[in-house]
Amino acid sequence: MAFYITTAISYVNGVPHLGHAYEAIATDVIARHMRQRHSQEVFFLTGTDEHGEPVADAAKAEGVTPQELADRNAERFRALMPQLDVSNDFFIRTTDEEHQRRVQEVLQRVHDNGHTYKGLYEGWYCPRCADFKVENEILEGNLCPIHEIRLTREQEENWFFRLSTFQEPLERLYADRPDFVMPPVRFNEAVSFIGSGLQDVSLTRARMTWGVPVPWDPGHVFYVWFDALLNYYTALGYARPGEDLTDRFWPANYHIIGKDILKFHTVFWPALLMAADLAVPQHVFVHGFLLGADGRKMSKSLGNVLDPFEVIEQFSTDALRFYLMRDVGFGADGAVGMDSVTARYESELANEYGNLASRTIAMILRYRDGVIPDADTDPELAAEFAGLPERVAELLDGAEVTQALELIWQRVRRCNRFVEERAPWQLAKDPESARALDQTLASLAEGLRVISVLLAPYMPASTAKLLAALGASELSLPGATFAARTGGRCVIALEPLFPKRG
Ligand code: ME8
Repeated sequence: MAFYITTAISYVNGVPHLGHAYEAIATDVIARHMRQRHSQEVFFLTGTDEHGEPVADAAKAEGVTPQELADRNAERFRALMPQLDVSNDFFIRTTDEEHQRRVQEVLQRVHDNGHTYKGLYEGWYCPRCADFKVENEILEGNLCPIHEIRLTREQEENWFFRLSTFQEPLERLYADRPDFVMPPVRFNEAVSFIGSGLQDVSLTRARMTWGVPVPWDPGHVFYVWFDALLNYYTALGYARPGEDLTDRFWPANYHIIGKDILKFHTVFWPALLMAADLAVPQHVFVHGFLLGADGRKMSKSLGNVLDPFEVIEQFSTDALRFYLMRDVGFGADGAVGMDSVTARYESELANEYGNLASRTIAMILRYRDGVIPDADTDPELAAEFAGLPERVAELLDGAEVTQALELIWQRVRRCNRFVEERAPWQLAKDPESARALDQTLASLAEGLRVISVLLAPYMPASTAKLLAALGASELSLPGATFAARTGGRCVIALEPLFPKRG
């Protein structure tokens, strides 16, 4: 079974920010989880969106060529991935020659299939969105609904994509596949956009030069959104030199995107694929926006920006990953800030998971010379882990990264309560309680192991250290089943995973 997942590709007119990190981390959690399933072969794509007006304008303002600006900023986005411990299989740049050639191939087919025509376009254009807005989207005073900047009235002769002829096929797609767009609130948003009546859209721009040339009309370049969307498809053709992965991985299982680009992914994209005789992806998951701690849009001038690099420096990459997946329900908007990072770090990572890890290992070292007792585990505790890997898998099948994490975290808390209930330090005082102590320690070691395998996609570095200390580095999902009998392995001392900060 093949599993293909993508993030949106980032504009290179700016530099990486928390929104980019958030999307990449969430996608990485799902990709890493899928790799834990032996039956899955996973491909995870991310990259940069380098053509179009926003990039050309930003380059001009800086006095450099668009290619120079793209080269410089694409490097920063590429370097972001290892900093976040993100395990993408390829990084696509839309200026890659192979990408451009495939864009031309696919869009030539759309043209040959009769889905284009030449016409005069006049409309309200937002240069920041690189998008013409339809009348019912525009805010009062002709403002962009996303950037709230004044739109300009533009007219040009363009090639059009006959989006309107896909009204019915799109309605059918949505009727047949209630999980095509998730969560449901976003599905409804897409359906209502389609229901309001689709207008044809510009496929090419005559005035721009920074883009992929239109093969049948060399004076034009493709409108950046079509070039960008196609990255999901083109990358498979050249990501692995000498190998074409398209047949294995297309259509994609998941596109993970933010709510501001819903229309492009849930309306234009499936229509374009149908026009090119290509299969439509299985799911588009639309996440919300991270807001400043004051609940407003993050902006430097408001001073409410959470800087991912500062979180990494003060805490760790795992702490950033955990915090973002934990604090804001995936799919919803949410406020984030350094105070809540600190609170979660201390109360959950240090005091709950970190503490469970250090006391479990310390007790096995102290009471059993570092050997996990070869004993039956506690059936009541085992029952609370029954079906857990399957339920986590089910939730992550639906991209529910926050809910899956909550389910795992309940077991972290359960194990800590188990320590209090059993009070192993009391059992250790009485030789008659040796068997009870064996069972307690074996159960805790097993609980901690299962939790850590399930947490590995969220916090790959800390869980790897912990599993190594437990002498059980196997990460596969079937291995996350709580065993009825365990033990015999040696543990080794472990530095605190989430040290108290100064
Ligand atoms: O939209 N919170 O690129 P981009 C959460 N190039 N997510 C956020 C966010 C925030 N505050 N800000 C941005 C583009 N994002 C296009 C995509 S795909 C074929 C082309 C998300 O760099 C945003 O929703 O502006 C998008 O999914 C991603 O970051 C890249 O945004």
